Amino acid sequence: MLIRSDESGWNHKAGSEITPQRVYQDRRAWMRGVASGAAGAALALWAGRDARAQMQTPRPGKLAALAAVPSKVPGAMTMERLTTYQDASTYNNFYEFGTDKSDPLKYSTRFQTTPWSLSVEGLVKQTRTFAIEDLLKLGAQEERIYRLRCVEGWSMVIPWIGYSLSELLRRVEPLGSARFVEFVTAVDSKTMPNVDSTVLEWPYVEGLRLDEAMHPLTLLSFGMYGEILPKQNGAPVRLVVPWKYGFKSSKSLVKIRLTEEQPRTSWVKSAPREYGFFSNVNPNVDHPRWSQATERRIGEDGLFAKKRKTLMFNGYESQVASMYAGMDLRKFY
Ligand SMILES: Nc1nc2c(c(=O)[nH]1)N[C@H]1C(S)=C(S)[C@@H](COP(=O)(O)O)O[C@H]1N2
Ligand SMILES: [Mo]
Repeated sequence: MLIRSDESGWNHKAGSEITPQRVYQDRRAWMRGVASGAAGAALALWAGRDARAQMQTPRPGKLAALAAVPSKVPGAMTMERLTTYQDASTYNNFYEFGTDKSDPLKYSTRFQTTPWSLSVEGLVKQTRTFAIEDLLKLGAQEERIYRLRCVEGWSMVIPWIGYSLSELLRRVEPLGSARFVEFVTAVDSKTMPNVDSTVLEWPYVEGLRLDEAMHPLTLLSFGMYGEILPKQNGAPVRLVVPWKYGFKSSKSLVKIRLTEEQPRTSWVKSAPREYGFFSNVNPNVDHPRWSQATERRIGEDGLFAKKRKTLMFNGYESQVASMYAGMDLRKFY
Protein backbone atom coordinates (compact mmCIF):
# COMPACT_ATOMS: atom_id res chain seq x y z
CA MET A 1 0.00 0.00 0.00
CA LEU A 2 1.25 3.41 -0.84
CA ILE A 3 1.75 5.91 1.89
CA ARG A 4 1.17 9.44 0.80
CA SER A 5 1.43 12.61 2.76
CA ASP A 6 -0.92 15.44 1.92
CA GLU A 7 1.95 17.51 0.64
CA SER A 8 2.05 15.30 -2.42
CA GLY A 9 -1.22 16.94 -3.41
CA TRP A 10 -2.42 13.64 -4.63
CA ASN A 11 -4.71 11.50 -2.59
CA HIS A 12 -5.71 8.51 -4.57
CA LYS A 13 -5.72 5.38 -2.48
CA ALA A 14 -5.71 2.67 -5.09
CA GLY A 15 -5.47 3.27 -8.81
CA SER A 16 -8.67 1.35 -9.42
CA GLU A 17 -10.60 3.77 -7.26
CA ILE A 18 -9.55 6.87 -9.09
CA THR A 19 -9.69 5.80 -12.70
CA PRO A 20 -13.45 5.49 -13.09
CA GLN A 21 -13.89 8.88 -11.50
CA ARG A 22 -11.49 10.53 -13.88
CA VAL A 23 -13.11 8.86 -16.84
CA TYR A 24 -16.41 10.10 -15.52
CA GLN A 25 -15.11 13.65 -15.27
CA ASP A 26 -13.78 13.47 -18.80
CA ARG A 27 -17.12 12.23 -20.05
CA ARG A 28 -18.87 15.12 -18.34
CA ALA A 29 -16.52 17.55 -20.05
CA TRP A 30 -17.32 15.89 -23.32
CA MET A 31 -21.04 16.10 -22.71
CA ARG A 32 -20.68 19.82 -22.12
CA GLY A 33 -18.88 19.99 -25.44
CA VAL A 34 -21.76 18.32 -27.21
CA ALA A 35 -24.18 20.73 -25.60
CA SER A 36 -22.19 23.75 -26.69
CA GLY A 37 -21.99 22.58 -30.27
CA ALA A 38 -18.26 21.83 -30.31
CA ALA A 39 -19.05 18.18 -30.82
CA GLY A 40 -17.52 17.46 -34.22
CA ALA A 41 -13.82 17.61 -33.44
CA ALA A 42 -14.31 16.42 -29.89
CA LEU A 43 -16.21 13.40 -31.16
CA ALA A 44 -13.45 12.38 -33.56
CA LEU A 45 -10.83 12.64 -30.83
CA TRP A 46 -13.07 10.92 -28.37
CA ALA A 47 -13.46 7.95 -30.69
CA GLY A 48 -9.76 7.14 -30.46
CA ARG A 49 -9.80 7.60 -26.73
CA ASP A 50 -12.86 5.44 -26.31
CA ALA A 51 -11.32 2.72 -28.46
CA ARG A 52 -8.39 2.68 -26.06
CA ALA A 53 -10.79 2.53 -23.13
CA GLN A 54 -12.02 -0.82 -24.46
CA MET A 55 -8.53 -2.26 -24.27
CA GLN A 56 -8.29 -2.57 -20.54
CA THR A 57 -6.32 -5.58 -19.36
CA PRO A 58 -5.88 -6.90 -15.83
CA ARG A 59 -3.56 -4.63 -13.91
CA PRO A 60 -0.26 -6.13 -12.87
CA GLY A 61 -0.81 -5.61 -9.15
CA LYS A 62 1.11 -4.46 -6.15
CA LEU A 63 4.32 -5.63 -4.59
CA ALA A 64 5.44 -5.12 -1.00
CA ALA A 65 8.87 -3.97 -2.19
CA LEU A 66 7.19 -1.11 -4.04
CA ALA A 67 5.77 0.68 -1.01
CA ALA A 68 6.95 4.12 -1.95
CA VAL A 69 6.93 7.51 -0.29
CA PRO A 70 6.77 10.81 -2.18
CA SER A 71 10.21 11.82 -3.40
CA LYS A 72 12.10 14.71 -1.88
CA VAL A 73 14.39 15.08 -4.88
CA PRO A 74 14.00 18.68 -6.17
CA GLY A 75 11.67 18.72 -9.17
CA ALA A 76 10.44 15.17 -8.67
CA MET A 77 6.89 16.11 -7.74
CA THR A 78 4.28 18.18 -9.52
CA MET A 79 0.76 19.30 -8.76
CA GLU A 80 -0.31 18.75 -12.34
CA ARG A 81 -3.23 16.48 -13.06
CA LEU A 82 -2.16 12.91 -13.64
CA THR A 83 -2.67 11.19 -16.94
CA THR A 84 -5.16 8.36 -16.33
CA TYR A 85 -3.77 4.87 -15.87
CA GLN A 86 -5.94 3.90 -18.79
CA ASP A 87 -4.20 6.31 -21.16
CA ALA A 88 -0.71 5.68 -19.79
CA SER A 89 -1.04 1.92 -20.27
CA THR A 90 -2.75 1.83 -23.67
CA TYR A 91 -0.99 4.60 -25.62
CA ASN A 92 2.62 3.49 -25.76
CA ASN A 93 5.78 3.48 -27.80
CA PHE A 94 7.59 0.17 -27.54
CA TYR A 95 8.68 -0.63 -31.06
CA GLU A 96 9.75 -4.19 -30.26
CA PHE A 97 6.03 -4.97 -30.18
CA GLY A 98 4.97 -2.82 -33.13
CA THR A 99 4.83 0.83 -34.11
CA ASP A 100 1.15 1.53 -33.40
CA LYS A 101 0.39 3.07 -30.00
CA SER A 102 -1.90 0.15 -29.21
CA ASP A 103 0.59 -2.55 -30.25
CA PRO A 104 2.64 -2.71 -27.02
CA LEU A 105 -0.40 -3.67 -24.96
CA LYS A 106 -1.84 -5.99 -27.60
CA TYR A 107 1.32 -7.87 -28.53
CA SER A 108 3.36 -8.03 -25.32
CA THR A 109 1.36 -10.82 -23.67
CA ARG A 110 3.88 -13.55 -24.48
CA PHE A 111 6.89 -11.50 -23.41
CA GLN A 112 8.37 -12.99 -20.20
CA THR A 113 9.51 -10.64 -17.47
CA THR A 114 10.28 -13.27 -14.82
CA PRO A 115 12.90 -14.41 -14.13
CA TRP A 116 14.84 -11.23 -14.96
CA SER A 117 18.29 -9.93 -14.31
CA LEU A 118 20.20 -6.78 -15.12
CA SER A 119 23.96 -6.73 -15.55
CA VAL A 120 26.15 -3.69 -14.99
CA GLU A 121 29.50 -3.87 -16.71
CA GLY A 122 32.19 -1.99 -18.63
CA LEU A 123 34.34 0.60 -16.89
CA VAL A 124 33.43 -0.29 -13.32
CA LYS A 125 35.34 -1.76 -10.40
CA GLN A 126 32.60 -4.30 -9.71
CA THR A 127 30.92 -5.97 -12.65
CA ARG A 128 27.65 -7.29 -11.26
CA THR A 129 24.47 -9.02 -12.29
CA PHE A 130 21.40 -8.30 -10.20
CA ALA A 131 18.33 -10.48 -10.03
CA ILE A 132 15.30 -8.20 -10.29
CA GLU A 133 14.30 -9.06 -6.69
CA ASP A 134 17.65 -7.78 -5.42
CA LEU A 135 17.65 -4.78 -7.70
CA LEU A 136 14.26 -3.71 -6.31
CA LYS A 137 15.71 -3.54 -2.81
CA LEU A 138 18.98 -1.86 -3.68
CA GLY A 139 17.62 1.65 -3.16
CA ALA A 140 14.72 3.17 -1.23
CA GLN A 141 11.67 3.18 -3.49
CA GLU A 142 10.19 6.62 -4.07
CA GLU A 143 7.20 7.88 -5.94
CA ARG A 144 7.94 10.62 -8.45
CA ILE A 145 5.46 12.39 -10.65
CA TYR A 146 7.24 13.14 -13.91
CA ARG A 147 6.16 14.67 -17.15
CA LEU A 148 7.30 12.56 -20.07
CA ARG A 149 7.45 14.40 -23.40
CA CYS A 150 7.59 12.25 -26.52
CA VAL A 151 9.55 13.60 -29.48
CA GLU A 152 6.34 13.13 -31.52
CA GLY A 153 4.66 16.04 -29.72
CA TRP A 154 2.59 14.56 -26.90
CA SER A 155 3.15 14.27 -23.19
CA MET A 156 1.86 12.52 -20.10
CA VAL A 157 2.16 13.00 -16.34
CA ILE A 158 2.84 9.69 -14.63
CA PRO A 159 3.50 8.70 -11.02
CA TRP A 160 6.54 6.46 -11.34
CA ILE A 161 8.08 4.33 -8.61
CA GLY A 162 11.77 3.66 -8.31
CA TYR A 163 15.03 5.16 -7.13
CA SER A 164 17.75 7.27 -8.67
CA LEU A 165 19.95 5.37 -11.11
CA SER A 166 22.92 6.86 -9.23
CA GLU A 167 22.10 4.47 -6.35
CA LEU A 168 22.86 1.54 -8.61
CA LEU A 169 25.85 3.12 -10.33
CA ARG A 170 27.68 3.99 -7.14
CA ARG A 171 27.37 0.33 -6.03
CA VAL A 172 29.45 -0.80 -9.00
CA GLU A 173 32.02 1.99 -8.59
CA PRO A 174 32.56 3.63 -12.00
CA LEU A 175 36.22 3.96 -13.01
CA GLY A 176 37.73 7.39 -13.65
CA SER A 177 37.82 6.63 -17.37
CA ALA A 178 34.03 6.12 -17.59
CA ARG A 179 32.34 9.04 -19.36
CA PHE A 180 29.11 7.58 -20.73
CA VAL A 181 26.50 4.98 -19.83
CA GLU A 182 24.94 2.69 -22.39
CA PHE A 183 21.53 1.11 -21.84
CA VAL A 184 20.70 -2.13 -23.61
CA THR A 185 17.18 -3.48 -23.57
CA ALA A 186 15.65 -6.92 -24.06
CA VAL A 187 15.33 -8.52 -27.46
CA ASP A 188 13.54 -11.82 -27.99
CA SER A 189 12.28 -12.71 -31.44
CA LYS A 190 10.03 -15.44 -30.03
CA THR A 191 7.93 -13.06 -27.95
CA MET A 192 8.51 -9.66 -29.59
CA PRO A 193 6.71 -9.59 -32.92
CA ASN A 194 8.45 -6.53 -34.37
CA VAL A 195 12.15 -7.22 -33.77
CA ASP A 196 12.54 -8.82 -37.18
CA SER A 197 11.58 -5.49 -38.76
CA THR A 198 14.23 -3.00 -39.81
CA VAL A 199 12.50 0.04 -38.33
CA LEU A 200 15.29 0.18 -35.74
CA GLU A 201 18.41 -1.80 -35.01
CA TRP A 202 17.82 -4.24 -32.14
CA PRO A 203 18.45 -4.47 -29.31
CA TYR A 204 17.19 -0.97 -28.56
CA VAL A 205 20.19 0.92 -27.26
CA GLU A 206 20.22 4.31 -25.55
CA GLY A 207 22.84 6.31 -23.75
CA LEU A 208 23.55 9.16 -21.36
CA ARG A 209 26.62 11.09 -20.37
CA LEU A 210 27.82 9.89 -16.95
CA ASP A 211 26.81 13.13 -15.21
CA GLU A 212 23.31 12.86 -16.70
CA ALA A 213 23.06 9.25 -15.57
CA MET A 214 24.17 10.27 -12.06
CA HIS A 215 21.70 13.17 -11.86
CA PRO A 216 19.20 12.53 -9.04
CA LEU A 217 16.22 13.01 -11.38
CA THR A 218 17.31 10.08 -13.58
CA LEU A 219 15.05 7.31 -12.35
CA LEU A 220 15.40 3.57 -12.46
CA SER A 221 11.74 2.66 -12.41
CA PHE A 222 9.95 -0.52 -11.41
CA GLY A 223 6.38 0.67 -11.10
CA MET A 224 3.75 3.25 -11.82
CA TYR A 225 0.46 4.28 -10.18
CA GLY A 226 1.37 2.27 -7.08
CA GLU A 227 1.83 -1.00 -8.95
CA ILE A 228 4.53 -2.87 -10.80
CA LEU A 229 5.07 -1.74 -14.37
CA PRO A 230 2.87 -3.32 -16.99
CA LYS A 231 4.81 -4.90 -19.85
CA GLN A 232 3.85 -2.19 -22.33
CA ASN A 233 5.46 0.43 -20.06
CA GLY A 234 8.76 -1.41 -19.78
CA ALA A 235 8.48 -4.12 -17.14
CA PRO A 236 10.22 -5.12 -15.05
CA VAL A 237 12.71 -2.23 -15.02
CA ARG A 238 13.13 0.86 -17.18
CA LEU A 239 14.68 4.28 -17.17
CA VAL A 240 12.79 7.57 -16.90
CA VAL A 241 14.78 10.67 -17.86
CA PRO A 242 12.21 13.44 -17.56
CA TRP A 243 14.07 16.35 -19.21
CA LYS A 244 14.78 14.37 -22.39
CA TYR A 245 12.51 13.19 -25.18
CA GLY A 246 10.75 9.95 -24.27
CA PHE A 247 12.88 7.70 -26.43
CA LYS A 248 15.83 8.15 -24.05
CA SER A 249 13.78 6.34 -21.36
CA SER A 250 14.67 2.77 -22.31
CA LYS A 251 12.26 0.01 -21.37
CA SER A 252 12.90 -3.54 -20.18
CA LEU A 253 16.58 -3.03 -19.42
CA VAL A 254 18.94 -6.02 -19.43
CA LYS A 255 22.37 -4.39 -19.49
CA ILE A 256 23.99 -1.17 -18.39
CA ARG A 257 27.53 -0.57 -19.63
CA LEU A 258 29.90 2.23 -18.64
CA THR A 259 32.06 3.40 -21.52
CA GLU A 260 34.64 5.94 -22.53
CA GLU A 261 33.12 6.52 -25.97
CA GLN A 262 29.69 7.96 -26.62
CA PRO A 263 27.33 5.02 -27.15
CA ARG A 264 25.89 4.49 -30.62
CA THR A 265 22.19 4.62 -29.92
CA SER A 266 19.44 3.00 -31.99
CA TRP A 267 17.75 6.29 -32.87
CA VAL A 268 20.97 8.08 -33.81
CA LYS A 269 21.90 5.13 -36.02
CA SER A 270 18.52 5.10 -37.75
CA ALA A 271 18.17 8.87 -38.35
CA PRO A 272 21.13 10.94 -37.14
CA ARG A 273 19.83 14.23 -38.51
CA GLU A 274 16.52 13.82 -36.69
CA TYR A 275 17.61 12.36 -33.37
CA GLY A 276 20.71 13.47 -31.53
CA PHE A 277 22.53 11.81 -28.68
CA PHE A 278 21.42 14.44 -26.15
CA SER A 279 17.77 14.86 -27.14
CA ASN A 280 17.03 17.30 -24.37
CA VAL A 281 13.48 18.60 -24.65
CA ASN A 282 13.93 21.98 -26.33
CA PRO A 283 11.08 24.05 -27.76
CA ASN A 284 13.60 26.23 -29.63
CA VAL A 285 15.14 23.46 -31.68
CA ASP A 286 12.72 21.94 -34.16
CA HIS A 287 12.79 18.39 -35.37
CA PRO A 288 13.69 18.60 -39.11
CA ARG A 289 10.15 17.56 -39.99
CA TRP A 290 8.09 19.32 -37.31
CA SER A 291 8.11 21.99 -34.62
CA GLN A 292 8.86 21.10 -31.01
CA ALA A 293 7.33 24.33 -29.63
CA THR A 294 4.06 22.81 -28.39
CA GLU A 295 2.70 19.52 -27.18
CA ARG A 296 -0.59 17.77 -26.65
CA ARG A 297 -1.18 16.41 -23.16
CA ILE A 298 -2.71 12.97 -23.52
CA GLY A 299 -6.17 13.04 -21.98
CA GLU A 300 -6.76 16.66 -22.91
CA ASP A 301 -7.95 15.63 -26.33
CA GLY A 302 -11.64 16.07 -25.61
CA LEU A 303 -13.14 19.47 -25.45
CA PHE A 304 -11.03 22.65 -25.44
CA ALA A 305 -8.15 20.67 -26.92
CA LYS A 306 -5.55 23.30 -26.37
CA LYS A 307 -1.93 22.60 -27.07
CA ARG A 308 0.53 23.39 -24.34
CA LYS A 309 3.76 25.26 -24.78
CA THR A 310 6.67 22.89 -24.45
CA LEU A 311 9.03 23.99 -21.70
CA MET A 312 12.81 24.11 -21.89
CA PHE A 313 14.19 20.82 -20.58
CA ASN A 314 10.55 19.78 -20.22
CA GLY A 315 10.18 22.08 -17.22
CA TYR A 316 13.21 20.70 -15.35
CA GLU A 317 15.47 23.57 -16.39
CA SER A 318 16.39 24.74 -12.91
CA GLN A 319 17.51 21.22 -11.99
CA VAL A 320 19.45 20.25 -15.12
CA ALA A 321 20.48 23.31 -17.17
CA SER A 322 23.86 23.64 -15.45
CA MET A 323 24.97 20.33 -16.98
CA TYR A 324 24.82 21.98 -20.41
CA ALA A 325 26.36 25.36 -19.59
CA GLY A 326 28.32 26.67 -22.54
CA MET A 327 27.07 23.98 -24.93
CA ASP A 328 25.48 24.92 -28.24
CA LEU A 329 22.17 23.10 -27.89
CA ARG A 330 21.46 23.49 -31.61
CA LYS A 331 24.58 21.56 -32.42
CA PHE A 332 24.22 19.08 -29.57
CA TYR A 333 20.52 18.33 -30.09
N1 LIG B 1 13.00 -0.69 -25.45
C1 LIG B 1 12.30 0.41 -25.82
N2 LIG B 1 12.21 1.44 -24.97
C2 LIG B 1 11.50 2.55 -25.33
C3 LIG B 1 10.88 2.65 -26.61
C4 LIG B 1 11.00 1.52 -27.48
O1 LIG B 1 10.49 1.52 -28.62
N3 LIG B 1 11.71 0.43 -27.05
N4 LIG B 1 10.17 3.78 -26.95
C5 LIG B 1 10.54 5.03 -26.23
C6 LIG B 1 9.63 6.14 -26.50
S1 LIG B 1 9.69 6.81 -28.07
C7 LIG B 1 8.84 6.71 -25.53
S2 LIG B 1 7.94 8.13 -25.83
C8 LIG B 1 8.71 6.07 -24.19
C9 LIG B 1 7.24 5.83 -23.88
O2 LIG B 1 7.08 5.33 -22.57
P1 LIG B 1 5.61 4.97 -22.02
O3 LIG B 1 4.95 4.09 -23.05
O4 LIG B 1 5.79 4.28 -20.73
O5 LIG B 1 4.88 6.26 -21.89
O6 LIG B 1 9.41 4.83 -24.11
C10 LIG B 1 10.69 4.83 -24.73
N5 LIG B 1 11.39 3.58 -24.43
MO1 LIG C 1 8.81 8.95 -27.89
